[in-house]
Amino acid sequence: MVFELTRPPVDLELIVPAFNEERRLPSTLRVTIDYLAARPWSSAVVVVDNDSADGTHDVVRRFADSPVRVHMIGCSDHGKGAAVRRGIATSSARYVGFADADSATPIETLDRVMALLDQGHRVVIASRRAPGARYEVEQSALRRCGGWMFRRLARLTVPDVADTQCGFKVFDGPLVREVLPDCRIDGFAFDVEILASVVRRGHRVTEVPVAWSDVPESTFSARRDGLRSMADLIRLSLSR
Ligand SMILES: Nc1nc2c(ncn2[C@@H]2O[C@H](COP(=O)(O)OP(=O)(O)OP(=O)(O)O)[C@@H](O)[C@H]2O)c(=O)[nH]1
Ligand SMILES: [Mg+2]
Repeated sequence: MVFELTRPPVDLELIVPAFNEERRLPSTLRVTIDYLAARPWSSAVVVVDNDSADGTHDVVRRFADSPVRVHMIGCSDHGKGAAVRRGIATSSARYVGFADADSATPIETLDRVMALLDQGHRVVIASRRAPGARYEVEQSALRRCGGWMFRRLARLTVPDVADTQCGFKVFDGPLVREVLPDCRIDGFAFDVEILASVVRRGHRVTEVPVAWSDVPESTFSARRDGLRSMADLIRLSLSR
C-alpha cells in the first residue's frame, strides 16, 4: 500500500470509495485484484476512505503485496461524490473509473467496458436499464420507489441516460479530469453531475447492461441520502 498522492500512470485506475467497509471490502478487493492481475492492461486500485471508524484501513493494508497495486488516500470532504472526485483528481491514468466496495456490479463488466473505451467511447457506464441487464438480487420496495423518483428528476438533466446510479463507471482520464472543476455534489447524486458535464461538452455516454445484485449493509439511508440526493438533482436541473 502506498500513501503518496501522485501515483504512477497506468492504463486503468479503479477508484473504490469506502466508508466503514471492513466487512464488504476484503472480498471485493480480492476478486478485483485477481481479475485485474489477469488482464493485459496495467492497473491500480485506489481506495478513498473518509475517516472510517472501523478496520477499513487494516483491510487495505493487508493487500500491500498484491500483484496489482492498491493505494489508499483520504478525503476531508465527506460523501461518496467527494471521495470519488478526490480519486479522479489525483489520477493520471489513461482511463479512470469507480466501483463500489460491495461488488454489486460484477468486476467482469470491465471486459466489455474496456473494449468500448479502446474503440473510442469516452464514457462507459454499467446500467441496470440497458437491454440485457438483469437484477440477480432485487432492491427493496422502498429503494425501488425512491429510484423511480430519482430517475424522473435525473432525466431533467441527462434525458438520454437510462441508469445514472449504478456504481460502476469508467471514463477517458483526460476528459473526466477536465470536467471535474464543474462538479461539486458530494453526495450520492454526484454521478448525474459528472454525466451532465460530459454530455454538455458534446460527448456520448455508453451504457453496458449488467447483472446487478442488491447487497446488504448499504451505507445509503433512504431518508437522509435519498432526500438530499433529490434536492441536489433539483438544484442541478435549475442551474442549467
Ligand atoms: N469514502 C466514502 N465512501 C462512501 C461514502 N458514502 C458511501 N461510500 C461508498 O460508496 C459506495 C456505495 O455505497 P453503498 O453503501 O453500496 O450504497 P449504494 O450502492 O448507493 O446503495 P445500495 O444500492 O444500497 O448498495 C460504497 O463503496 C461506500 O463505502 C462516504 O461518505 N465516503
Ligand atoms: Mg451498493
